[in-house]
Amino acid sequence: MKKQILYLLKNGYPQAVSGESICKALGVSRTSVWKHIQVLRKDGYEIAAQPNVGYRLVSVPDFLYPEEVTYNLDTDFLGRTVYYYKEADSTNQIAKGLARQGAADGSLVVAEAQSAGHGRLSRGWFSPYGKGIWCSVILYPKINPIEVPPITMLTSVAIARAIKEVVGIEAGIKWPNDIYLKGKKVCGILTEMGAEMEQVKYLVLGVGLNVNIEAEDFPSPLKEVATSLKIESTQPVSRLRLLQVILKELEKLYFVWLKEGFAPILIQWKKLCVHLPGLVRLDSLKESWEGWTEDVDLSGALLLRLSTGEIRRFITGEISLREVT
Ligand code: BT5
Repeated sequence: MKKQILYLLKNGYPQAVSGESICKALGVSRTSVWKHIQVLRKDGYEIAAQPNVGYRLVSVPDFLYPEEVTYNLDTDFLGRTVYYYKEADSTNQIAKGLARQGAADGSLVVAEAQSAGHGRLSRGWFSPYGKGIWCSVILYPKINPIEVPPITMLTSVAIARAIKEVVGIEAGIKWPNDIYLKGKKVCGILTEMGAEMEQVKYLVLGVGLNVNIEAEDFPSPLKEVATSLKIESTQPVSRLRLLQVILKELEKLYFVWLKEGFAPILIQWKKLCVHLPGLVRLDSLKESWEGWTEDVDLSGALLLRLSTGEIRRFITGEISLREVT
């Protein structure tokens, strides 16, 4: 009911919609409409009530409510089903559970805050309430597990494009899963999967994007290395619009990848990459390496030229662009 009233108010926007026409359209009493208007106001919608005229939608809150994410969403399947949480432990955790139960392809899990958001190797992800996009997308591509890394990379291209479209600033990509602005991390992507040896059963693409976090919000270990779109653009950014554009760009690139493979996307990725070529240190689980980044290949692996001249191929790892010793 709440959703239907909202729909009618949006359709009428910027005009008021009479209480009577809402009652008629939905077959409910005026008292019932009024009660639902109160609920919408509690949810953060600003609705003016004009005697003898009706209800007028004044503003929509910047919460990532399913009815807002899906309203005028420009995708075929991505983000059409939304699981919304005010607070979640981790949207990736929830998405994995939903995927195992067969949630719809393209389902989106989104939270205003995460209490146990995480990155790779169980590293923590700072996810304060209402200030970022903390979400996960469920996909069921028919692929082999070794074909997964390019999907993380196409996600970073989609996010960089969305940042450019909505905020107007150029973000850079750091292999394999980070987005940077002015040398600081603004976004991380965590791809997880359920798979058999030969086939992926489901993919969960987790996105942590710092949108309206203030510099003083970051806990001390992150202050030096993390940033947000608001800090860099000096303006608050609509998380809702940004999420919708991310979903649109992600779906476009996903379709390109399904049809044409990774090659056309890799060209875009390389243009956005901040360290090709560059001198980096790469930390893998057991060892550290230093060298020049030669290339990133079609499987998403980083090719590093070591001081010996040998070229080594890395599928995972953490590279740092600064403090090369
Ligand atoms: C990542 O891991 O960068 C992937 C992060 C993915 C988070 C999303 S949020 C929605 C979804 N649900 C989840 O539970 N996760 C995903 P990694 O490359 O391992 O980087 C982790 C490191 O980034 C940490 O050890 C910190 O140093 C740093 N970090 C933590 N929070 C940050 C933040 N908000 N902004 C920038 N850096 C952060």
